[in-house]
Amino acid sequence: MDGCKPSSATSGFFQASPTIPPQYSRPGSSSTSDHDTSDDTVLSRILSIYLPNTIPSEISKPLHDFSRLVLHPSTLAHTVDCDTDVPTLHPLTTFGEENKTSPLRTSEGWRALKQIQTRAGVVGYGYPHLAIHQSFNRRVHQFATLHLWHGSCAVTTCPMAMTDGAAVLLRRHLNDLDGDQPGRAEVFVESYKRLVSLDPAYAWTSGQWMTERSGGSDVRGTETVARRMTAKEIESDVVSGRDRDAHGLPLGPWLVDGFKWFSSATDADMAVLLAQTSRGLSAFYAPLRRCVGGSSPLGTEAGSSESSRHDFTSEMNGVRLQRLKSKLGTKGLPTAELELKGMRAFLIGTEGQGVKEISAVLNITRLYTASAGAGYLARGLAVSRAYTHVRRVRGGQLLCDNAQHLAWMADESVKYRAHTHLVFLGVALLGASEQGHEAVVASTRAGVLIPRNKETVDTLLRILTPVMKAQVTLNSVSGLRACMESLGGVGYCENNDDGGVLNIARLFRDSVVGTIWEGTTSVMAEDVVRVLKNPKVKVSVLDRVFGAWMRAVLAAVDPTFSKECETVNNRYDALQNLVDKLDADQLHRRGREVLDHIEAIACACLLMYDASVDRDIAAMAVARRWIVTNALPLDKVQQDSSGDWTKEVDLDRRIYLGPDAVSLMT
Ligand code: UCC
Ligand code: FAD
Repeated sequence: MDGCKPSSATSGFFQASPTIPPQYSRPGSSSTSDHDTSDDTVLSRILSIYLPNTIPSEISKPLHDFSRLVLHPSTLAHTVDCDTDVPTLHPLTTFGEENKTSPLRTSEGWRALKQIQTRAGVVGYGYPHLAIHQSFNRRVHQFATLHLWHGSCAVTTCPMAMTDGAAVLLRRHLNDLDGDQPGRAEVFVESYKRLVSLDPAYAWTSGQWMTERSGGSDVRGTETVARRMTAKEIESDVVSGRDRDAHGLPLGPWLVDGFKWFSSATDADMAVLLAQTSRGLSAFYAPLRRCVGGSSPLGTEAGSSESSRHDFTSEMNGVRLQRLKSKLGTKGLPTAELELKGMRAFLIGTEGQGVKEISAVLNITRLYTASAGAGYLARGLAVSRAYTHVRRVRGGQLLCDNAQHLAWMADESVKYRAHTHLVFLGVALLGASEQGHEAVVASTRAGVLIPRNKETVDTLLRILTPVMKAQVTLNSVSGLRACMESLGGVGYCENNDDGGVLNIARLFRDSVVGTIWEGTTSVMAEDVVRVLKNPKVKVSVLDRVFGAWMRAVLAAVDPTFSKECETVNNRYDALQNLVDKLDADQLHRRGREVLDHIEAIACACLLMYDASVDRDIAAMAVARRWIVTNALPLDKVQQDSSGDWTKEVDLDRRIYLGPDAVSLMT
């Protein structure tokens, strides 16, 4: 080692930092490279399918600007703040009384990111704000914005997902009259307007409270109870000046008592929740805060959700925050346990139909969860790609020239591209359902991907939502793990010192919950089975909707994919065989296989369709690789079970739980 200088803390080799390019660049902009319009090829390819051939500048410009804002140091400082200055509870006043006015503190970063995303239209662009939103698929515009945001948002999108879901639910009830709930019509109309607003000073967010100690997957054991108030109780609130919410809107005539085990949007303005009534599980609307006697309500100017939290002229609407959850990730998100005592609420829809009502929220939040899975991975891959241009291995070779590294991460990129396509198909179907087929496919290449008939669009989306929620989130976790490994030891570290953009560990921690909340993978599998084996529907939904969609897409792909189409058809036969042959209970046991099949087939169709547009070499290869790796019929699927499914269940039990495990199934 003669002549070799020892390194020190300040001398020797220092790794150059990778630069993360913006994910999207407006075609023709000065920062557009020759070969591509963005760092994330798949996003621009997807937009070129679902939006008009020349993407309108009202869409491309905001996306271009936003993809830079999400990487700006000032934004990333908020992201790091969310993750490190975690929420705190302040349950008591100085003199030991219950703190009913401001029991929760969130970080400055958390509040700032919430404002940024409201302005950026993360929820609002899903609703007709701009003139162009009438003629193009606004959900595609909205979710493209969201896709860019996930990597920096520190999960502030969680309340946004529930806000969007609540808006969809309230929109269904905008024409409901007051009936026996004075003030309901006014409250639903005003809340809806605030939920979809682009103005942080006016906009609201919503929570969604379903999970209780008795169960989150199965909510039939809900112990929260709602009852109608007596005339005396209503009068007493009027007399004490506590009959309005924090914004001066009427409070509902129902009183809710109970305990919610998980509430993520604890700093929200309102919540949609489940509670038992004498007619069964029902859905309710409740504001989080109400006026205290004699105070003037918050006007619209002062009425932002952020200012209201610190406002001492209002108090919690019968909600006590018992404890904040200690979590692996989603650190900035104030997930709490809530005790509800005398919370005033409006009934939404019909008593006893709570699950059906709240499903409107669930289906939106599941789409957001899938979108987050793809969005986190997009950032992880961006960091991984950037690192290959600066890190040298094998005595000086850059990682971007290392064949093994390229092969490995190309596989991860194939899965990312497949899943981003799957998410955007769901998004496009949502837009088609809301705006109509013609409005969203006119002058686009999306035609064959979006069925003409609304009922078919809705059923296809109904089938695909749980599939994408389950599969995209699972892959996001494994993909982000790979991204961390692709940076070596640095990848495992919480890299916040240089702005936080390189912190894949945070994305990994945040991604894991995507497989659990809004229904676990098994619950998603059960949900698909619920649709495919619906006893009320006689004709096979699988073949009439999903099979028909697949055949239409396969008929439109490039002829050089003929072998791949055959593979996909075979895979579909395996799926159909499973669905037709097994009863609902048997299919429930093999529900994850159903998820795998539908994911494999849908992604294969989308990737081939995408590649066929311009026969781009990489896109063609992505489609072929996906099909070879994911769409071949699996051995497990080809092996028929012995036919005696109780024997199979018994074997499962022995393998997982041991030979002495006794079934308690009756
Ligand atoms: O986790 C939560 C929030 C976390 C934060 C989320 C942020 C996301 C942001 C991402 C970005 C970062 S909130 C809690 C979420 N909880 C769940 O997802 C619950 C999971 N469990 C289920 O989904 C179950 O399948 C249940 C609760 C829906 C099952 O309830 P039931 O009552 O046992 O189910 P039934 O009897 O089968 O269904 C009752 C009715 C049926 O309609 P009819 O009566 O006409 O046959 C079903 O078809 O509800 C209908 N239904 C649905 N309809 C059930 N599920 C759906 C659905 N998904 N869509 C439409
Ligand atoms: P369980 O339902 O007890 O599930 C335990 C196991 O049983 C799981 O593996 C599950 O897959 C399996 N299982 C359950 N049912 C079936 C079935 N039918 N078939 C096969 N397997 C099954 N909830 C809210 O309401 N609002 C919120 O804001 C909210 N925020 C959250 C934030 C975080 C960070 C987390 C972690 C959770 C949050 N939740 C929220 C709760 C979440 O929705 C539930 O944890 C989830 O739905 C699972 O319910 P559980 O925890 O009761 O698990």
